[in-house]
Amino acid sequence: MLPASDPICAPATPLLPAAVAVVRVSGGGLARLLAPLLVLPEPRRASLRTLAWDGFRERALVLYFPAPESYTGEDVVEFQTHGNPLLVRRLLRHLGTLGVRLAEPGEFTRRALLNGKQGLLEAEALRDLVAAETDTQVRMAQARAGAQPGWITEARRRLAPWMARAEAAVDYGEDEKIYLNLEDLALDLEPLRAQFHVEHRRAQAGQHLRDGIRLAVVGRPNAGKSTLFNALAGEDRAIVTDIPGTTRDVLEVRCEWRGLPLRLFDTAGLRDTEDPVERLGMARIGPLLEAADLVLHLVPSGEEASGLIQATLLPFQGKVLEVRTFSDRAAVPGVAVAANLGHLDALEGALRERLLGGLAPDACLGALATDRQVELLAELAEQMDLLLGLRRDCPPELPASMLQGAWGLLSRLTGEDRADSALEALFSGFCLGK
Ligand SMILES: Nc1nc2c(ncn2[C@@H]2O[C@H](COP(=O)(O)OP(=O)(O)O)[C@@H](O)[C@H]2O)c(=O)[nH]1
Ligand SMILES: [Mg+2]
Repeated sequence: MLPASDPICAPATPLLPAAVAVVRVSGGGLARLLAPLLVLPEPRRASLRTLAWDGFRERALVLYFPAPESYTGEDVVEFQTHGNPLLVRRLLRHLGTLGVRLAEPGEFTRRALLNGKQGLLEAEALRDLVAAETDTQVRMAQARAGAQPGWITEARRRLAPWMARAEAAVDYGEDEKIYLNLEDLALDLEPLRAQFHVEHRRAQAGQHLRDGIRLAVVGRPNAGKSTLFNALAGEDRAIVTDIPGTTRDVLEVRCEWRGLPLRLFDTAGLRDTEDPVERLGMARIGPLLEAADLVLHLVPSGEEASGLIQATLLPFQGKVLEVRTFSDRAAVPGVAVAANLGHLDALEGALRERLLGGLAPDACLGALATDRQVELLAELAEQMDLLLGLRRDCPPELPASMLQGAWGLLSRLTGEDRADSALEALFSGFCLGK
C-alpha cells in the first residue's frame, strides 16, 4: 500500500468527560488547510487559540509540529480542548468540512513507520506500553520502546560479508575458483547462532511477562489454595476458613507478585461431594486447566494426592507444578510453602524455572516479547542451526539461501520488509489517534 498523506484527524484521548481532550491532525499543508479555523502558532510552542465554528468558541491549547519533525513525519497539529466528548465530536466534524477526514485505527503510526519516524519494534513496544497492566509490563514496554536492540545490528554486520562471499561462490565459483569455506563460516557465526538462541529464550520468558501468567490453583479442600491465592494477590480476596468446601466458584485476580504479572485463579477444592453448588464449582475447573500456563497443585505436606485429583490433572501433566503447603508443619523436599507465614521463596524459584527459563523478571526487560517476535526468533535460531550444520562439501547454493533466509527474517523482525503482513496486524490492534 502506498503512503497516503491526505489530512487525517482523530481523538488521541478517550471520548469521555475529562479535564482535557487531545485531538490530533496530520497531513500535508496544514497551515493553509486549517487557516479558516486558526492561525497556527510557532512550531513546538504551546499557544492558546480561540477556535470558533458553528457558534462554538473553544479556548484550546494548540501545538504545531511542521513536517518532518513530528510523530508522523507530516505536519501535525494537536488541539488540547476541554474534555467534553460532544465538543470533541463537533470539532472533528468541523475538521471534516475543512477536508480533514477521520483517521483509521493506527493510521498515525502507519504514517510514522512509512516515513521512517518509527520502527516496527518501537511501534509494537508503544502499543504494549499503552496496554500494560503491571509495573513489570510497563518497564518491559519502555525498555523496548527505545533504539533497536544492538544484537540485531551486530547480527547484520556479521552476516553481510558471508552473504557476499556465498553469492560470489554461487555466481563465479566454477570459473573463478571462488569457494565458500564453511569451516570458517561456522567458526565466525557460531556466536551469532548462540545469541539467537539466547534471545529466543529471553523472548519466550518475555512473552509470559507481557501476556501475564495464567496460574490455576487446585487441590483438595483445605489444602491452602485460598490462603496462597490471597498471599500472591497481596489482598484478602478469597474467603479462608478451615471448613472444607468454602470456595465454590472460580475467583480471578490480576496482580504482580515479585515482578511476575499474574492472572490467578482460585478454585473449589476437588473431592467427592454431593453438594450441588460445590460440584458446579468443580465443573469449572476443566476449562481453567486448559487455559492455564501453569497449574499449581497444592498438596499438604506429608500427604498423597487423591486418585480423583490425579485423574483430573492427568491430561495436563506437562504444566502441573506440585506445591507442598503447610511446610511449617513438616519439612518436605520440593516446592514447599507456608503461605499464611509468607514463606514463598521456593514457589518464586519454581515459577521462574518453569516459565522464564530460570531468568529473573528484570533480566527480561529488554527482551522481545510479542507472539510475532518470538516466532521469528525461533525461526532465526533454527535457520542458523541448519546453516552451521551443513556438510562442509555442500554446494554454495545451500548456505547462500540460508544466509538470505536469516537476513530476511531479521528484516521481517524490524519491519523493513514492507510486504510483511505484520504491519497490517499491528495497525489493526491500535486505538484511534495512535
Ligand atoms: N499452618 C498452616 N496453615 C495453613 C497453611 N495454608 C493454609 N492454612 C490454613 O488452612 C486452612 C484452610 O486454608 P484455605 O486456604 O481456606 O484452604 P482451601 O480450602 O484449599 O482454599 C485455613 O485455616 C488456613 O489458615 C499453611 O501453609 N500452614
Ligand atoms: Mg478455598
